[in-house]
Amino acid sequence: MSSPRFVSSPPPPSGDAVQRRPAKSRFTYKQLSQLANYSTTTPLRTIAHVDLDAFYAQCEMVRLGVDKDQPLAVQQWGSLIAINYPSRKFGIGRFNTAAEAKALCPDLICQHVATWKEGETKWAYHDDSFKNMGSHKVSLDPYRLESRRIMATFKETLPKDFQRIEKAGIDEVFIDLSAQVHSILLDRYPELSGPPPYDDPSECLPWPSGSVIDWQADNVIDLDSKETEIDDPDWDDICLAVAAEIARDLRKAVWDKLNYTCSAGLARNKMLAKLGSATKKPNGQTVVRNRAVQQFLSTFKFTKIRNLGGKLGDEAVAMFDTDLVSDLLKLPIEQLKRLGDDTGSWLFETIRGHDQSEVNPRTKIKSMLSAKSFRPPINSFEQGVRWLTIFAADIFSRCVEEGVLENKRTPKTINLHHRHGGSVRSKQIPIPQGKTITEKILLDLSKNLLAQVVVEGRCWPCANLSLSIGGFEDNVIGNMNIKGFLMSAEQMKQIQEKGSLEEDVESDSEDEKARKRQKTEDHGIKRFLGGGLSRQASSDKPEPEVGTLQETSNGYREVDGLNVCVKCGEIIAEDDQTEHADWHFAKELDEENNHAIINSRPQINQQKTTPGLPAGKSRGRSGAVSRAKVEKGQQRLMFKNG
Ligand code: TTP
Ligand code: CA
Ligand code: CA
Repeated sequence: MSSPRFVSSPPPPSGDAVQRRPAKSRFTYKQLSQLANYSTTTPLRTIAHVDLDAFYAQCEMVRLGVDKDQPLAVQQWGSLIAINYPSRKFGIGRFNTAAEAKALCPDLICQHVATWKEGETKWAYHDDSFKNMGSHKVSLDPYRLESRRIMATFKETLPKDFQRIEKAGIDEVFIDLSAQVHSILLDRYPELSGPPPYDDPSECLPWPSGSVIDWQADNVIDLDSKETEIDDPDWDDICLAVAAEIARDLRKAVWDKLNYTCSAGLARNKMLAKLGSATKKPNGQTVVRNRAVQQFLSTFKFTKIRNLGGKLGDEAVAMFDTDLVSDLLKLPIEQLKRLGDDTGSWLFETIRGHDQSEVNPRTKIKSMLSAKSFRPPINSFEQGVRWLTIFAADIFSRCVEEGVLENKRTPKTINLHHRHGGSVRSKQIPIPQGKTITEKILLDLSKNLLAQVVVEGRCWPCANLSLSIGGFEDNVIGNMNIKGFLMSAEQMKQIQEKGSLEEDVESDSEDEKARKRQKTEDHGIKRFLGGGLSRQASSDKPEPEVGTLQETSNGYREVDGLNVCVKCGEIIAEDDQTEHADWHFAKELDEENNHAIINSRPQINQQKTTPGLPAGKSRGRSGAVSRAKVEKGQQRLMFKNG
């Protein structure tokens, strides 16, 4: 691929009229010094959001060595999950099936994601995987691996002392550049190094020397209507210009080293930076100056803002009969509080461009999960074990890659979720401590868990299995005795012979019920937003506290750091959410076609209200669904009857 441009286009109009300006900057010494310790309140705060362009598609382009202009899409079963920019010119999007996309662009390369084949212990790119949804499981390892290399490149490129990076998804990061920008400012602008007049930190700073900013190729958002470009830049503009240089360097490093393009947004907070990075794709960066915030935001539908993409956004649209930020800005806070006091206040602040959420470097993994929905369902212990073999290998390889073993951060528990008809059973067991985890240990434990389910009887056919490890969360099983889980030799023999044990127990244990009750309680907006009004949902998860439950914007709740599907209560790995959503979508379609009644779900699934929203207002897409309405994160898919 030839190198994309990272430099040089004319700066925005800066006018040459002579302006009268106040004697001093609008910003104080204190506000400047607060940059050094990542204050979330200083108006000079400088945040970057960097997002890879058409990420999975770029991974495949690099892996396959195709030309940068070659249209390529990444396929998962019959759907497309990533579309590179050359193919977007043909009007291809995630809403198209692979077949439709091929019709639009016969030259399109449709690369299927790698898969694990039932019973195998290594994923691979299989030519026939798209026909074998029943016996393959998607592996996103190739993309995780690339994601890690990209993260490492960001870290190598940033100075050692300034690495406040939050991985906000497989292909995006927030970086708090405040402290680095502060240090660069002190180096470059000698007028900042002296003490404040009268040693008073509330004194205003002097103006920056030299007032023309070279924005190079950056997309610089126009100023609000009451501001004028001929105003000299103040320190907030300088901070963003320095941040833009850093972002340009980061993007260039990723290109030079790994051949990926990404886009960036620079602004005073995460919300604005994230909106910014999506503004000039691919391979562009956008600066949202403080004086341009209102203008910038007013161009958006508020449903594009973090946290407002899901049910909360839908709710607000229905309540106020508009999806425009500009319309909501006219409403007094009392009106917005019809969504609830906290939600209303949060919304009021958000549409004004305020967001004090921290960039939260989450270096430690809390849990890992590997799962598969079976269409057709599986019917025997042996078949289950073949999938557990994959799950154990999958989880183990992630343990190794994440360095969990070296860090001796061994997980404490292993959990299995098993769905049969409308009921989900969960089994947990402690992972023996004191010895290094191996793939075999994980597999043996998971077999034990499956055997426990089988012992209880009535478990076939099984429509979904998921295996997770945790322990940095409060996933422990309280005072239950490990012996209680172990089967007798006689029981094990029976399973091996018959594939199951007939027993008449289907209901949850009291412990299980209590656990579920606990998790479905307390759904205020504070929970929804992770305890702070500006904390985030799916794409921007805070570390959940023990036992917390959070609604994410894409149909998942976060419980103890795991993503629980709001529709069925299953725990779904982040990377498998799309696949799982597909399953629901296909199932709903199928049910719609057959006029079937949706199976009753266990208690955890039956929550009808959206956390933080008034009762009875949930707008989930349960029951009938129209094919036209495909949500973000949701793909269309051919449903095969089991
Ligand atoms: P995004 O960053 O949302 O999209 P993108 O990188 O493909 O394209 P853009 O240039 O607009 O940023 O998602 C990152 C990857 O996550 C994407 O390449 C594939 C995967 N993904 C899915 O599998 N399903 C989905 O519905 C979405 C939104 C993403
Ligand atoms: Ca992206
Ligand atoms: Ca992204």
